[in-house]
Amino acid sequence: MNDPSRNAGAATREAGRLEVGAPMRRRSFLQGAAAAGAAVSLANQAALAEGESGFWAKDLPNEKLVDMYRTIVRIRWHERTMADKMASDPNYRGYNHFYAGQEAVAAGVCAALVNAGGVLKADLVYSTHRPTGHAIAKGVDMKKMAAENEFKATGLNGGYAGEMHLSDPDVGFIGADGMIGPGPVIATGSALAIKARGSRQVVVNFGGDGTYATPHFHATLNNAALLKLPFIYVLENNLYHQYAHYSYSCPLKDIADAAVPYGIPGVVVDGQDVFQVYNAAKIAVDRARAGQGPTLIEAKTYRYYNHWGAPGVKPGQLGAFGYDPLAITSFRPEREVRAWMQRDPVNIARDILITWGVLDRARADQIEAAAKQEAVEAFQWAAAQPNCREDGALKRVFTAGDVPPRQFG
Ligand SMILES: Cc1ncc(C[n+]2csc(CCOP(=O)(O)OP(=O)(O)O)c2C)c(N)n1
Repeated sequence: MNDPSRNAGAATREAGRLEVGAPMRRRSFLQGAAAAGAAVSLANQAALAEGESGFWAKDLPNEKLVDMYRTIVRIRWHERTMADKMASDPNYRGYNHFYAGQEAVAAGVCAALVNAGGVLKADLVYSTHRPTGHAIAKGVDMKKMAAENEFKATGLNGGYAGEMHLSDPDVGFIGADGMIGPGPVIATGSALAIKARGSRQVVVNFGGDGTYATPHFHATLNNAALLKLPFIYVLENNLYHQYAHYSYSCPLKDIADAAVPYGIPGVVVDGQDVFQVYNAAKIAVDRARAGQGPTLIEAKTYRYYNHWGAPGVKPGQLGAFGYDPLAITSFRPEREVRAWMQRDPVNIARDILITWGVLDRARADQIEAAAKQEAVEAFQWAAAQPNCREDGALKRVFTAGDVPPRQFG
């Protein structure tokens, strides 16, 4: 995975679609981080090759770097708390897909976005059936989201959305989507609207490796490229869609290579290293804002829990393990799970920041303790909230005959 020759820049070079110029310049801090054992590789060579100088995380103010770490641990403890609840609390009403293991992708991408100002100013994020990490990184309120996941009246969307339709337009989190495929088509529609309006927003679509085999994935890249939309497809390759390895549905080793026929940059990034993800996202965002069109970023990552919820979870233990006869926890080798957990995004971010002198261990521990407390309190608050009412549900959906010909204006 860490062999840069396998990245999309190399593939792009082979295909001869985009001319690759000077090799990527790395700064000494990256060497320092490498010496500290952090993974440093797989940067966005295709985009850099197009003449951009790049924007490196190390140049950010300390507080912004610490914020990325904070986002990672806030997501981690949200997911752990939710997993424990799902596995052990019979009164828990949520049905969740956990993001633990993938935190650095959401944290790094959203750190490169504008996350406030509502739908007309914030950058927009379209999420998946695994939305909670994206939502937290985008700035969604954790308590309200926890309540929404339990279908509570005071939840983010009045309790009528649940995990799979969470949305918070105020922070540009346009929403989760339980359908694998159509989400990015809707996202490119937003990008076209932004372009037509002439605003400087950018649209990010998160999708899994499972989206590669859908026609929507290819239509999206084709149209985004043709129309030069301010659009970024962040494909989180966690190796599995549901219970099948991605090689069952994708002939490519690096899905970023799918950018080549559409003539756009395709970038492979180490999804366990938040600063590499940030660097790649920042370059893609700058391109998009400058009217240079879309980018496909493939983040190599891994999820620690099962495809969904509780199978294989033991409260207090990070990750899902164990064999069961239905094969729903044993679709992947345990040693693979444990190997990926050795490259944990929390540890990688913390070690890099300590190496850079931005954090010390005591402050890192404090930030993590605060994140844990926040998550516990969010779920406690959510549990005490009233359930949503059945009689209000239809007010929030379109029913036949009720849709006016024009929704706006
Ligand atoms: C159109 C459609 N077909 C099938 C499903 C069932 N389904 C839910 S998640 C999933 C796999 C998603 O895999 P991937 O995109 O790699 O995301 P991951 O779960 O790994 O995060 C499938 C097939 C669905 N939600 N929508």
